[in-house]
Amino acid sequence: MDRTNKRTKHTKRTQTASHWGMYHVDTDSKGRIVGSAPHPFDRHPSPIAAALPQVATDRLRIDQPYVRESFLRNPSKPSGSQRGREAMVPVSWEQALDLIAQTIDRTRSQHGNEAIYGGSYGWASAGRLHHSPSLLKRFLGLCGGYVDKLGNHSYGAALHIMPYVTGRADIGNLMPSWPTIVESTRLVVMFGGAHSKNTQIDSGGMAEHESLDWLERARAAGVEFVCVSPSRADAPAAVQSAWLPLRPNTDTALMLGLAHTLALEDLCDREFLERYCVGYPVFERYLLGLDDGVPKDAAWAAAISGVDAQAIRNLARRMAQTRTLVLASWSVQRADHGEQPIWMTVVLAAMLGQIGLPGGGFGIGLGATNGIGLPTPNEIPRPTIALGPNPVRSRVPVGRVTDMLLHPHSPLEYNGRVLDLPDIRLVYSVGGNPFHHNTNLNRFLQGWQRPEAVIVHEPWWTPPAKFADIVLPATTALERNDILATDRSRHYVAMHQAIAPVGASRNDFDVFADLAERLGLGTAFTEGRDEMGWLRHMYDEARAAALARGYAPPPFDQFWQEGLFEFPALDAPGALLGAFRSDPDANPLKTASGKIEIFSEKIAGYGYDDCPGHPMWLEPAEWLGSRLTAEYPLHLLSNQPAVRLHSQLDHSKVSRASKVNGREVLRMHGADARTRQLRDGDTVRVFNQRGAFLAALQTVDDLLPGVCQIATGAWYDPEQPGVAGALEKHGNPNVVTDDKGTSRLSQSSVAQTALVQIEKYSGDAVVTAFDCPPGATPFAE
Ligand SMILES: Nc1nc2c(c(=O)[nH]1)N[C@H]1C(S)=C(S)[C@@H](COP(=O)(O)OP(=O)(O)OC[C@H]3O[C@@H](n4cnc5c(=O)[nH]c(N)nc54)[C@H](O)[C@@H]3O)O[C@H]1N2
Ligand SMILES: Nc1nc2c(c(=O)[nH]1)N[C@H]1C(S)=C(S)[C@@H](COP(=O)(O)OP(=O)(O)OC[C@H]3O[C@@H](n4cnc5c(=O)[nH]c(N)nc54)[C@H](O)[C@@H]3O)O[C@H]1N2
Ligand SMILES: [Mo]
Repeated sequence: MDRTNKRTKHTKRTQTASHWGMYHVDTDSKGRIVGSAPHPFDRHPSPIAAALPQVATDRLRIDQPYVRESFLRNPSKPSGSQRGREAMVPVSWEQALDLIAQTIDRTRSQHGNEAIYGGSYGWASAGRLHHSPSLLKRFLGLCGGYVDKLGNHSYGAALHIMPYVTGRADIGNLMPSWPTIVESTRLVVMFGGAHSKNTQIDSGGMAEHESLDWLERARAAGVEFVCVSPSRADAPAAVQSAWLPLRPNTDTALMLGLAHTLALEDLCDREFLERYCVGYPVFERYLLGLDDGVPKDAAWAAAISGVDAQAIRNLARRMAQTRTLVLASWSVQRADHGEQPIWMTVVLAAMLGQIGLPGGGFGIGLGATNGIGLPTPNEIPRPTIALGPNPVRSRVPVGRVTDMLLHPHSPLEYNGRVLDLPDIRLVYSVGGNPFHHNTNLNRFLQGWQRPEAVIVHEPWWTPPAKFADIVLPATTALERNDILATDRSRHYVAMHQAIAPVGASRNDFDVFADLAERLGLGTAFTEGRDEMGWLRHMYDEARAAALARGYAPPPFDQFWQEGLFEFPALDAPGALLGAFRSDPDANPLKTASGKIEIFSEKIAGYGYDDCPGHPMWLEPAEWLGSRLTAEYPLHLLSNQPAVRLHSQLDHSKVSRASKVNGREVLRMHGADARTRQLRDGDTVRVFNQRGAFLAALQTVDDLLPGVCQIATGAWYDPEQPGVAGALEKHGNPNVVTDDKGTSRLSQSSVAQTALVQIEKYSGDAVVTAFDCPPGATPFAE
């Protein structure tokens, strides 16, 4: 963190907050940022907190509205193939807003509101009022509606399978709470690990990083951890953990091997399976190989996963001996057939018979963010600005956006239904980076070139800003007042405006308010309230609900001045599914049978071979056991970055310090590097049938040989912008990842399913990710 020495009596200190925590910003008498520091009560502050103040006024801030050259010349003539290639032309706010209002109006009158895509996926910034994707939806809803997204990139497969299996879609709550784990769990088996870097953040933010303390308490209590992952670094740093390296995307096979041992050695709780579950007998036929002649035993699982068969048997026995928590990370399901490892996690826990007992059973996503597992009451109301109704019914799974753009009017099988993909003419994107979150970017680029107009709001010249037709400069959270409050945090935090809007940038809220007026909606968007009016209103509503539930948040003015209100933690959190266990008839699950579904008749009824009626090992499209390894022998994993949030603030010093020669670092086992005659610091070309990118090589010994790893988030930087297949120069793995769906059930992202080959690069491509596009003036204060 920049702890500045420049603080004088003229320095003003302002409290703000972010997805990565609470911090202060110091400004001088001219309102310029002179330093920042994390909030003193946060004992594990994230280094990411320094990043935004570093770039709040840097040269990449968009200094005013811009329009792409040929779009400006003729907004109604398709010229999408020029996106990202042509110069951007500076225009006034008036001109830009008029052009946007005309574009929306033309699109809806010529093609209907079904031609507007407002699903705009993205983490944007913390704060309940200025959450730009929500504001976009509120605005487009008033305009007559928009095509929305379905699901998310984070845990889309879990989100879809869990309602069938456990009757629950609240994935973030499917976790025993930390105090119970510390007290009652003896063994934690983590499929996909729980890398501590990920607890730096939470969606919407937090006041305090608490997760690491809980890990330390678990270690002090002697809880045993086993990390099942291709990377040893996925074990949380605060605990000693055994490491079982496995081939990527083979967790289901390994879990089946464990389950087989439990069944064979009579270590499974048949009473539990009988009383609380349906479908075990059908599943067991598959497990034992009664119909296909293939027992899914430890030796079978070992051949697929690469984990030693004896280690599998030993682990199964150990799990049956003690209070065991079976955990799956979100990453294991961001892969082909990602529904299966999640379903199998529940089945394995059901066979152990500890679901609903304190510290036993299963959990999803521990360590994926700070808040998961914290003893936070989930009834805390959140200050909210309503999204409002969306008259358009059409929705598209978030991982299928490219299919939507490329193949309008084609059918898409999804979760027991068939969707008709809409014909999108206008994409409105705020608060997300489609050149980060989408996989198979070369194909996505072709989709992005199809619509007649693309409108983006961004604070900086990020890839979506460079590839837009109309770009509006947005403020950052430092330039606004807001309130932080999230599902899994016990705090309300005041986010006070630290600096004036930078350059000509404006709040997304004010932009939509102006557009709404231009489109004849009067004050429907603002309801006559300004920023502080809304914060007070949202807070008052939440406070009234909180008071009714017995909490005592102070009146708004007091809260705004004090800056923080803390709700009490749960002192006796119950076991996950504890009520169901104690009386399954009185507290049935919201599944078809009211019980845990090891076999789902509903799913079986869909007839999907990629997601049958009970969990199964289904070969991923690409993995280390597939024939494709002859050409592309390495499995590429692309995990969340330690030094930023996705692609956010990649241009800050915090993020850039992690790069080598300006490129993202790719980790590779020393043995794989030697066979390719590669050395640390080499620039390498990573490629497959979908594309190629450059990265800086780092050799390691904590990865399974055959596996490589690169963090996501390097700003997309193609050698020829706008040309599909162009070499990406900066280290964005999504030019090689696949954009098929996990299955027809959830159609979710398979970012962790990608085989590649890697070779030394000796060309002279220069990284230009942090340059302004042609025509744009770098920002200067
Ligand atoms: N290969 C691979 N790809 C992945 C993943 C993976 O594991 N592997 N993970 C996926 C997952 S889980 C996720 S959640 C997605 C994340 O994908 P995104 O959420 O799209 O990524 P961010 O980088 O957070 O994008 C946020 C953008 O909003 C902008 N922004 C911030 N604040 C504001 C604001 O106030 N107003 C406006 N207008 N803009 C703002 C930022 O500058 C940034 O460009 O990525 C997915 N992509
Ligand atoms: N600092 C920071 N924290 C973040 C984020 C960020 O951008 N920055 N993003 C947040 C978001 S949006 C999300 S969704 C969560 C994601 O949380 P996760 O999905 O859990 O996080 P990842 O870092 O993508 O993956 C964790 C590890 O899973 C392992 N892995 C990959 N594939 C497999 C597999 O097939 N089997 C097994 N056993 N292991 C595998 C990889 O080695 C990887 O390091 O993180 C959140 N936390
Ligand atoms: Mo995510």
